[in-house]
Amino acid sequence: MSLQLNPPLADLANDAATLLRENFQAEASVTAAAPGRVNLIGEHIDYCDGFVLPFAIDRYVVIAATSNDSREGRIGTTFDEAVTLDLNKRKEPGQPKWANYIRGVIRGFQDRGHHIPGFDAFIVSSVPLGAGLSSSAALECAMATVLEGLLDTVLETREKGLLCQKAEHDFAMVPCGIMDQFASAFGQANRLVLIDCQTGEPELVPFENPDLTILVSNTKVSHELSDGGYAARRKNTEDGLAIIGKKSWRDVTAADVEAAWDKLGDPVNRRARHVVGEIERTISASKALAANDFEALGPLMAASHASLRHDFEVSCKELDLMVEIAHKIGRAGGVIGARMTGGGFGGSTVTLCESGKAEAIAATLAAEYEAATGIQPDIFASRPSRGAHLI
Ligand code: GAF
Repeated sequence: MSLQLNPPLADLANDAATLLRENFQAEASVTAAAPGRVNLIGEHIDYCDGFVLPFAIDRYVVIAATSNDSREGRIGTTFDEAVTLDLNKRKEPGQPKWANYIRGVIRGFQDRGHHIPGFDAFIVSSVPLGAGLSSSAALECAMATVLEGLLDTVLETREKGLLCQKAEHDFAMVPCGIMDQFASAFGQANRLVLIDCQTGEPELVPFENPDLTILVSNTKVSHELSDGGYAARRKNTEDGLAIIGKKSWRDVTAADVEAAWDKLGDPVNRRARHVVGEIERTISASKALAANDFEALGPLMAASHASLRHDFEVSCKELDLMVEIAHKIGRAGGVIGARMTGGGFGGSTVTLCESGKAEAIAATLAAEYEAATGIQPDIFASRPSRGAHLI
């Protein structure tokens, strides 16, 4: 069996409650879950007014919590050291680094005038860290949802996503777009989240065909967006748009990029070509999906990967290898399309395939990837799942 199972949400909730009891002698009064995400297509264009097509996966960050009588937030996790936060102070970034996602979300509530009660919390997660599946957005959205429960308030979903994005910007120092937080906040079972990043409007698009399976292959090559590569790419796109002289990438055509090629210079011209091409591909892919036109979808995913590899330069040899193996299996072997997913520089690929052949495809991906790299990848099937919610 090459396919990993996704731990049931109820088991995660039980684990979080048990660990809260063992570590803080407290019973959970609030339990929140928020998922990671996979992006089918539309990569590195959420901060360029583009379209993106992610979905919430059935892998969750779960937080069990209850208020205490103190002015402290005491938070334990299975993946890092525990932290105690002084809630009398407006939160600022600090150490340990992982807790900046928590501090940033608390600060978002404080800035909205909320008085955060003392609380004990325990965090468990089935979203792999550093795998390009947005464990950070899941943590932010789970924390925001737990605070909604503790404060007995409900934020509008859009506001919750934006609050979490600001936490990522100001506390994790990653100048991300809106894709991850919106996918985690707005996700629904059997729905992709098509986001028009110019208007900030998410549209839920049906994805219900039981004959289709989405495989996620974690290359186990780690991914760290805060090390500068992500910010550098974003800056390239801002420079490119300024040189082309348009207000939005949505007003830029392939001919505009071609005409400005020398003025843009390398690598900004290639970054620009990626942005314009990826916006087009994402629009075409969502039409192809709606029409069940898989013959069109596969080449669009392949072109997206090639562009991220050559023009945007956010892939790596392990991601390329995983995608190449999927392409080699090909349509005859049940593969519809494959590409890297998420920010890149390591992380995971997404392979859309026929359900009846998914197990065999996963076995081939795992065996060939391990034979070439010596690394055993984690491969699991995922379906669009429910976004952040209280359990
Ligand atoms: C990361 C970011 F957080 C997203 O906003 C998006 O830009 C993605 O990389 C690339 O598509 O996940």
